[in-house]
Amino acid sequence: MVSGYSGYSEELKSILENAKNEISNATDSKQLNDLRVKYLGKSGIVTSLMKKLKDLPPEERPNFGKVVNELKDEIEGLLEERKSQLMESEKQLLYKKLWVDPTMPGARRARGHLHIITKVQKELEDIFISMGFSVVEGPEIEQPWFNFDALNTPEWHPARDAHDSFYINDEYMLRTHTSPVQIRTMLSRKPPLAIVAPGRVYRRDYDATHLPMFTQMEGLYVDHDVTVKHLKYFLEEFARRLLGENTKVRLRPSYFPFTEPSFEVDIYFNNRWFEVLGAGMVHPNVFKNVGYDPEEWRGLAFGLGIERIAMVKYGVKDIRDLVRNDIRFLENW
Ligand code: FA5
Repeated sequence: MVSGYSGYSEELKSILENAKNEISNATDSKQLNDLRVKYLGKSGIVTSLMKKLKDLPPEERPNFGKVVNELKDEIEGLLEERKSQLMESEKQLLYKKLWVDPTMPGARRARGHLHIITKVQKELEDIFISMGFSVVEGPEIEQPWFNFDALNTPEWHPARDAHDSFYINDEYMLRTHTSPVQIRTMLSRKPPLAIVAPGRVYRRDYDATHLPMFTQMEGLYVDHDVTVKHLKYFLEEFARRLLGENTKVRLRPSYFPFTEPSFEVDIYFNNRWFEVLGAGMVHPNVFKNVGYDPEEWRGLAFGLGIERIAMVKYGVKDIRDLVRNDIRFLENW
């Protein structure tokens, strides 16, 4: 704005001087507002100058009107300028009061990570993939024929009692192990084959080493000359790769209707034996059920408990801690 300063009378000059001083000395927006009223308000100094206009001789009026308007604009400008200065310093003051430092980096969110059950599952998948296995999946809601009958476990079989658990109706149940994926795979593929099948399974169990819902990983390798030696090799190899070179593996004779011979497999870790999986050589009846010739093919199979392996690897004492979802516990790994 062009100042009409030079054309101002002494009176206007001193008004402007005063206004300048007062405005620049105002320390908050309330003082500034009072000054606006004092100069530009209805009965303010500049407004009353305007009122004088009608008392002046007509030839002086245009010029007087012009300079008073200029004065008004000038004071208006000063008020606006001071207002934005004050707003800025009031903001800084508020930041100080609230301890806000706008130059600090923003609050960082804690980073999550995979649950150890998932981690162990992925590690196991990688290990078996590197040994030539492929990863397949099967349904959690399963038909009893796949879960039992095809696995050489007919209705009258005592092994079925221990597992008979969550039925949806006569036709469907929650699978009690991942072994039905063996059947589904052999029905849809021709041998030779090597697969692992991770997934959730369900049982009527609940204590420090048993969950009602847990995760297994099935393994199945079918070829012409597969023997127990191969079974032992794969088991030792996965245990060493997952838990360390010196990990010991023990096979105990056991019984499963779908393998012969059958083994319970334990891992020695941190001065203790842990039962982590069941295994064996595929029973000829299972091959017959899926249309493989038992004279021609041999198979090894195993079903390992992923939570049990996570317990061994991470030193978890109570399996239920894995699923309690207590972040204080889970964030330890
Ligand atoms: C089976 O489920 C057989 N299907 C394994 C198998 C597959 C044998 C292929 C032969 C050939 P078992 O009931 O023992 O076996 O369970 C296998 C593993 O699952 C156990 O060693 C254990 O690690 C784990 N497991 C069993 N029940 C539970 C449970 N309630 N909670 C957590 N882990 C369990």
